[in-house]
Amino acid sequence: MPAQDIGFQPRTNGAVLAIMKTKEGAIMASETKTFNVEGMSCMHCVAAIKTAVGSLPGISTVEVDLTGKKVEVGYDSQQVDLKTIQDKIIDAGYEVV
Ligand SMILES: [Cu+2]
Repeated sequence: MPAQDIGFQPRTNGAVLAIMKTKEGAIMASETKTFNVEGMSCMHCVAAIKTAVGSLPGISTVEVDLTGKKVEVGYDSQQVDLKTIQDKIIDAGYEVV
């Protein structure tokens, strides 16, 4: 009898998928995406990005690497999409490359 496909597909887009339970008991699918961001120069920029992206629904974490010019965002793809996050970074005055 051949092995059966049980329905799990490997993710090929590099995103990390984790299932988390929030304190309200809701199940939340969290993925992370790293954006390459130009124009961040100081801690004010870091704070501006964190505040802007963090204001979106479905965002769990925002980590900014100032010297590496990277912003790593943990998000729930059922509540927010990558385009929305990217637009928010651009709206805050930075460039996503
Ligand atoms: Cu700055």
